[in-house]
Amino acid sequence: MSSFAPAAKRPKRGKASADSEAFPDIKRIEYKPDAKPDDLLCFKHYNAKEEIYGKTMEEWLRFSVCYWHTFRGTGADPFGYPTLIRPWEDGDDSMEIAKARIRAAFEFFSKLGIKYWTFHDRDIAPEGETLEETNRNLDEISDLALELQKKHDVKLLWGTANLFANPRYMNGAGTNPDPHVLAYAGAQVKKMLEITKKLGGVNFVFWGGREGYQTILNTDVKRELDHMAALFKMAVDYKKKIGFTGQLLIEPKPKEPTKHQYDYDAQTVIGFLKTYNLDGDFKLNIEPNHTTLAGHGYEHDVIVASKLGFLGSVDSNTGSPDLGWDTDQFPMDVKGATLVMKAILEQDGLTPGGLNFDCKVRRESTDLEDMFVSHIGAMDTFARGLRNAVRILTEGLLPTAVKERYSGFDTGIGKKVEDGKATLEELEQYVIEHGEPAVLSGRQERYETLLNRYV
Ligand code: XLS
Ligand code: CA
Ligand code: CA
Repeated sequence: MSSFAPAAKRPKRGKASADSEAFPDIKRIEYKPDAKPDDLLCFKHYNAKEEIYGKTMEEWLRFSVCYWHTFRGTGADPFGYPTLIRPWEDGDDSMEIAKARIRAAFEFFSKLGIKYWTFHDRDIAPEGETLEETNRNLDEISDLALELQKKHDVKLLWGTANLFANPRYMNGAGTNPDPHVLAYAGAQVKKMLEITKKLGGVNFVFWGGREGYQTILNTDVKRELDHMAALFKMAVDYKKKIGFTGQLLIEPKPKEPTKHQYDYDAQTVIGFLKTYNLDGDFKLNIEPNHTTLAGHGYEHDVIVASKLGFLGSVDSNTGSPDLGWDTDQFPMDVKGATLVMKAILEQDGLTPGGLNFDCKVRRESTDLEDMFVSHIGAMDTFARGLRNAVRILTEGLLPTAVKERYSGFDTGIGKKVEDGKATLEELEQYVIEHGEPAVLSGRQERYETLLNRYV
């Protein structure tokens, strides 16, 4: 997405030309389990082809690089100009630079051994004066992307339409009070469904960037939700019409940029999908950074979405709950990754979804090498999470303890309740016969200690 810095303050183009290697000093990253702690340009835990729990690590983890942060991030923040000076950029949003950039990106993916990528329409090609010109730009750059995907054996995890950056969307896209703006959003979704299909994308994401409100005083909540659902229904119809078979995903987020966003968290989105009979056509893309912004624990939405049958994909990043805004950091916490991987293993994988690194290096991390080290660190974090979760499930102590905790519902009155066959009169009779229930410990510290034995 574009930066707000004046052109004069933008980084100037460096030495690299479109044809030269973008990362000449970096070789393909290898698995070196015995590497010394200061050898950071290798994997210590991620061994792509290693079989574990019935699949290769690569199949379980399905890592993906996001284009918007890693190749469009400038390091600009509300208080400062860009800091990330990439050799293939010249500060302009031209087609020439768009091509040099995407070549650099595919070199990056293949040096890391990452098999998937994700992008918004506006990340890869500049907007033109008209929708037609913009779409022609997108056609041209996506032709090149298709070529590069084949050359480097990289696939598209998901595409998405950027319905939030352009000023036309300042009052929302599908929820905009002006149908002309909603029409523009629909035109963009139509084109991006076509491009995602052309690139063999296996998912399509909707993040409702400005689908919410800044003040409820000027907002008709019911009409806005109806309109957003109508746009989703049109997307489902068009997906079927063009034969796009990818999974549609909605990404929850509670706030930022709007004060309130309708897709607040996993349970809210599932309620919305059921209200509008869209639950058969959509799953969720969960970003743990958004989960913590909603006031939940890191793994909460992944687990809730999974257990309710809606977990489609994960934007594997982290926030800084002590800051409280959307920092999109690289996930480096092994315990969080372990709990996320446990949920993913319990649903037998994420396919066609994956673990997309919707993460940006800090604006102070200005070396090209930081782009690699950040992804390597995050991949190793999730590889450790996978290995830990496999041990938890194989040894079975934690799952058995939880099962035992609910075992009262396996028989008798508990089973009747679960089967939906009990009545309030029967519950009353049960208490008359059995008196006061025993006090049963929740044993939280025991569970926490047990988890620590695996992390
Ligand atoms: C922003 C979102 C966004 C989506 C894709 O906070 O995370 O990047 O993942 O539009
Ligand atoms: Ca995201
Ligand atoms: Ca985010």
